[in-house]
Amino acid sequence: MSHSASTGSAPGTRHGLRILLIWLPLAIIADLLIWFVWYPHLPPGRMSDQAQGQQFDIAVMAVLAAPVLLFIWVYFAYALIVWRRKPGDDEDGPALHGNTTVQATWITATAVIVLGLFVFGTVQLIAPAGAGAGEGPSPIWNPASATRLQVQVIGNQWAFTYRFPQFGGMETTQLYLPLGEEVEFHVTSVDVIHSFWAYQLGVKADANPGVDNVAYTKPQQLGSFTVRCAELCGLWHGAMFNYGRVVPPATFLAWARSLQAREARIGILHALPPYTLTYNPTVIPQLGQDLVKVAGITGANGYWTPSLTQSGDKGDVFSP
Ligand SMILES: [Cu+2]
Repeated sequence: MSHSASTGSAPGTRHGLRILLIWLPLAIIADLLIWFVWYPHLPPGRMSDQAQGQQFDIAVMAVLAAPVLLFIWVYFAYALIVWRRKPGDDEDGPALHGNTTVQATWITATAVIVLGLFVFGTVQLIAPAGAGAGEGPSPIWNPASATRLQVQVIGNQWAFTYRFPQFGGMETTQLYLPLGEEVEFHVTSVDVIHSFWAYQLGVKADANPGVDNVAYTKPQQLGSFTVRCAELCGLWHGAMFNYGRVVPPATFLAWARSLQAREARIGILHALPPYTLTYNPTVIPQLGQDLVKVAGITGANGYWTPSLTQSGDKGDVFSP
């Protein structure tokens, strides 16, 4: 710094080197702490491949950000202490003219950080096929495939229901997922806009009426996860949450098949509209009322009431 001669420090003091030597050990300590102590506890955890990817991304960005933040703090503290004016000294500091070393270091460091983050962010978005976010109806990097487990997520005011086209189009308010299997969510809504947020799975996808929004996950830990609506969707938005479960594949199969059989038996499968990627909200509400009559499930559009009748008589279901 060219104005060192007018301050208390001796001429020729290598401030840059001193700042570097203070900053470097602090930065290394901070990064080691972030990587080995904080990283394993960062949200959203490691319950799915997508969640683990997000946790990794957050850790990498924290490792990059900590040295930058520390450099600002160290420089600030150094300037306050070393270049502090003596009482009564009202003289202006000397004008600063170009310092090639500082300029080149600044431009290089910022360019490397920004461009590096650009490449890192792009790869981390493409490689895990959307990184847990909804990718719209036709994902570019991981085209929808009938061979994965299909789970349709339907936003209703104010609950999510789940439809499983590979299990006869069975629909339920409970979300079970098999451990270790690729899941392909198809997120939509039958009324207003919602957002499907399976927190510990690292999945978040808008649920819009008339839109099929695809998101992926692969559960890799057993246990329960939280599902919340993440888009203000009306009076009971705050109550629109539920818990899903990751279970062993055999448990999942038994669960799905028994629900499918039950819904076939009591008429729900027959009452539901054919499985499609989106549903027409102007048609569905009446169906919701009918489903309530069949088995007390909401089906669609907020007509949630406790079971009115449990007759299971298909004659009640449709009155064409
Ligand atoms: Cu909602």
